Amino acid sequence: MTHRDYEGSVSTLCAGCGHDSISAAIVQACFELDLPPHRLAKLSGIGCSSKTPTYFLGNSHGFNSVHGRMPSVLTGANLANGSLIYLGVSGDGDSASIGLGQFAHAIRRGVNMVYIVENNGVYGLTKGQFSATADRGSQNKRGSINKDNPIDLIAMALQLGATFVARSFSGDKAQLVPLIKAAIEHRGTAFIDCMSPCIAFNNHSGSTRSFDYVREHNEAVNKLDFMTGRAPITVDFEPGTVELVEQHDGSTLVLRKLASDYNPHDRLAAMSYVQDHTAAGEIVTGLLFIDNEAEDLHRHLDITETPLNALSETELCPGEATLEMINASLR
Ligand SMILES: Cc1ncc(C[n+]2csc(CCOP(=O)(O)OP(=O)(O)O)c2C)c(N)n1
Ligand code: SF4
Ligand SMILES: [Mg+2]
Repeated sequence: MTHRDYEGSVSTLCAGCGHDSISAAIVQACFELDLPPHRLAKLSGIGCSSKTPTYFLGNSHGFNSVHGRMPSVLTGANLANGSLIYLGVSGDGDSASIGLGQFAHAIRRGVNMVYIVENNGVYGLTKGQFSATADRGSQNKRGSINKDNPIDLIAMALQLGATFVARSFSGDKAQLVPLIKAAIEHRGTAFIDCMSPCIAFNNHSGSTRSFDYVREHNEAVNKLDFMTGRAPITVDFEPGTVELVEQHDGSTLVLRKLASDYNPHDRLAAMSYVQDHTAAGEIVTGLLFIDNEAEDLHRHLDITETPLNALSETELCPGEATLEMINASLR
């Protein structure tokens, strides 16, 4: 596969829109993972952000649903065919306003997917109204002040049990690409809230979603790289000591065990970390939380891994005796 095989149609978004950089990061992540494009299904709602699946992975499955309904359509597709990789692309209007209930329930059910919100603080497609993620006190292009409190989708995703939670910035490819790769490899609900400035309606001074504001207030929690799975290399050494570790490529890694600055395995700590930094006006980016033992909806419901359309009639209709047994178990 070449990089080209992961591209889509030419974008019709405003030149410089953050969403196009996220599309480029998705293309790069899938190219680096060498994913067969037909193994991926991209779903979206309505908005400039939700238009973007047309602009990447032209050889993948795609479904552009209605406003705020991407999560339920994705859940249905996923239950029918769990063998695909599901990528949901949404906007802050799409997920935090009309689709908030859908967002919440897909996450609490643990649907195996990568869910990216391209967060610009406005309804870009309908010309710049404040969205539900816009900060209180921020200013729109016409100068009005937002008086409503913002919804923090990261805080919600953590509270609702998402097993991979990250925030990034469309202009930080070095951080975003490995995050998307790791999210694709994660089995469970992987949520990425990606700040993505709208240059047409939310890139002025007074906005807290402009390129300048996000750059100035970006507080990265970790520096990321992602490697696909190989046989694990394990080490066991004392804190404060140095360990030489032979790598798969023959190089040697010199490890010094330090107390980790940031622990992405503690959900409660991640919640208060995000809240503390938000209160200080900072945008925390990076991998905020991951549960390596995550389970997904398929496992919770004990559903076959075989896509439903590949099951035979006898497997789909197991007969009267089985139906009787199921009914009896429910009485
Ligand atoms: C049921 C319904 N209500 C309202 C709209 C109008 N509408 C289209 S896009 C949109 C908001 C898009 O905002 P967001 O999801 O943040 O995407 P952006 O354009 O900012 O990327 C709205 C309200 C619609 N298309 N359908
Ligand atoms: S209106 Fe805003 S969100 Fe929509 S394409 Fe233009 S810059 Fe991007
Ligand atoms: Mg938006």
